[in-house]
Amino acid sequence: MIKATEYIFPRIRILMVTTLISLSCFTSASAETGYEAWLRYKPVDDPVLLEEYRSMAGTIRVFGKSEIINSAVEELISGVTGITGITPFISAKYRSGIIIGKASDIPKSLCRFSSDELRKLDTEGFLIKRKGKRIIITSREDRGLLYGAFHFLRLMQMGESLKGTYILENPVTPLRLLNHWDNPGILPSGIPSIERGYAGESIFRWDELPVLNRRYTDYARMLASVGINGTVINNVNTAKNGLEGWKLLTPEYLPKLKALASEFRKYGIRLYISVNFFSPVMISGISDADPANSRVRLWWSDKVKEIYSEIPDFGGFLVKADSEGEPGPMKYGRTHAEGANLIASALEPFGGLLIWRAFVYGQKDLSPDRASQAYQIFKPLDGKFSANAVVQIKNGPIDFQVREPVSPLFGAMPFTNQIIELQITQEYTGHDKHVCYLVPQWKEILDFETHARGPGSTVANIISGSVFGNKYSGIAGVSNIGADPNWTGHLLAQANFYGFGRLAWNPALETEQITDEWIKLTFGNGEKVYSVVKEILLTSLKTYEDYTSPLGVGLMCNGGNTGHQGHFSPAPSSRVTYHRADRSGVGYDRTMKTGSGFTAQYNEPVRSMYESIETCPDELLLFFHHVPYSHRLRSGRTVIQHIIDTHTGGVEMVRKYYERWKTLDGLIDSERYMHVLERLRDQIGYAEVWRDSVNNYFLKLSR
Ligand code: GCW
Repeated sequence: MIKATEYIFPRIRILMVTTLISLSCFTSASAETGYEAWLRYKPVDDPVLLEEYRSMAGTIRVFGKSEIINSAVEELISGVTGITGITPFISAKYRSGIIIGKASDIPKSLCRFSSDELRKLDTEGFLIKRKGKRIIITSREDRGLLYGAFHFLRLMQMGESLKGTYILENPVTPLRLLNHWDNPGILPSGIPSIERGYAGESIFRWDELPVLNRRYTDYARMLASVGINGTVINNVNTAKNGLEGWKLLTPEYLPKLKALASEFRKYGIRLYISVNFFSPVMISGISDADPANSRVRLWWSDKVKEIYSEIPDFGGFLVKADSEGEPGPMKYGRTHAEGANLIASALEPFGGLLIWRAFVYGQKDLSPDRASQAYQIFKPLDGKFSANAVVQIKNGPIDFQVREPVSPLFGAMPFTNQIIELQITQEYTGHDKHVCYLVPQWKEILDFETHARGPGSTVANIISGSVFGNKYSGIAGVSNIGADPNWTGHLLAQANFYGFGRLAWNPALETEQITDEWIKLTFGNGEKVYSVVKEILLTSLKTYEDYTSPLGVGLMCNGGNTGHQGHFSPAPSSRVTYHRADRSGVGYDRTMKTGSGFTAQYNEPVRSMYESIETCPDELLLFFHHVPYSHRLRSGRTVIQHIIDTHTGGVEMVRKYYERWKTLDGLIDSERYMHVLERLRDQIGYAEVWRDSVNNYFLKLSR
């Protein structure tokens, strides 16, 4: 007998999935574009594993019924079919094979869960356990089943045996968001459809929506496979230079948003949008956007109601205000908290979130040192933001440089919900032209001790909510996804997307593990390929840093036009305000004693560590101190010698990558092999340009 909660998977959908898989297997045998990313589901070649997978995953029994469960089961069918070559059977009769359903829906006769197990499972967590001839994938809520299904498929793709499998995982951070800087509407001339996007056009086809296409589904699968649970689909710049992102709040766009939300919902992903603080003025001609104006308040609540009537699980808004030309509450003499709370209160009755960016600088009355400014503005507002307002802070105080210290704001706002903003797209780290694997950088940031509440107050623990106990916290990544066939332009940049998602799920994961996973999922389990890709990825950040911006000095690149050339090439002579190089030395003195005083924003002992040249880590020396070129580093080398050596060595490393990659000829499908080979070849040229520009600049200055 079939129980009420038990779900019979519609035959028709199974057939559709199988057809899709066989089609994709067929095409990928002859050409791999990278489109499948880490969800390739290639046949396992080890006969022992194949036998095990076939016997354990050849049948599926599903308990419960929902869109998300459908997605989980579809994924299992497609994954198992690809990996084992046999499409699993689904039936309500099976007592072995995969059993998937919420713990409350699985009958005790099939599996008993201990109270300890159930207690350990959070709302988004999952449990995968082997019991005799069964693999049980369970959770408290639907989303956990989806994450569990993806995790299970990951195990098989990585060639793990299923003997004794017992995995209980909960995501560590509650908000795991992707931020697109995609520009909807008509594009002003010269403005690309993605700001700082290098992988082709935006995937969001506003002219076609609400008509959906397959790419939205595959996008949602990719996000869900790494546990991302929310996406902000448009640029935080919504009106600057004639941009039209602000129009997403007009009625014309609501059906389009609704269509996207309905697709993403199937994968547990909530839709968010960036909005303009002046929307009441821009959209409805209200005289101002002042938080104190009751008409403005009413406007926001009506607007929010309109959205929730169509999208009941809408995530909320992201706002860039009083920043780089985007308007904000300061025009009316109101604080950022007052501005944020205005919109937050409209969202509150619906459970929506207002995410307010702390990327604010350039106002008068602030320190002339840009690094100091966000703290000066936001620190005094700690405790003044509404319960459903979240402040989103970029990882560093400047702007996504290859090396900069962690923003002191993380350790300074105990009474404020906080999200960290990382940049997956490589605006300052080589666009889609240089391989630059950012996971090691993000790990350093997440592991950084703020000492806000003594040892253990790492950024990771702050954004997981455990240090300050704030309800909303998490991690946002500026997307590197575009409409290129492989999603990210450079194939190896997919590793950044994957790594971001994995770290968002669990900031404690080790770089090594994430890297292993990505390589095996993307290229299979061959040892040679594994070791070469790993070597390139794990050294690439240091290599990029070596031939670009030395010792934490920061901006050395060309100006910031948002086209594809901005922030890509070296232009040290135009960046003196940042690196402060002159004939006597280089670096920005940010000490309390003789400099801008920025070091005071850190808690002890970090403050003293950066303040003193004796204890400041060399890799950040020039961020905090101005030193003569003859200053000796811990390596024994002078600063000028270090600059010359690392720039020369960095280029040599890229040459080595190119040679190492060549050894993979024939071991990887030719399309992906050639694609990376060409990128590496070009990277040598770009790296040489950087080396020559920076070295000549400093040789001349330092004489
Ligand atoms: O890094 C700078 C970029 C801008 C970006 C801005 C921001 C979206 O150069 O392109 O605008 O930061 O984060 O708001």
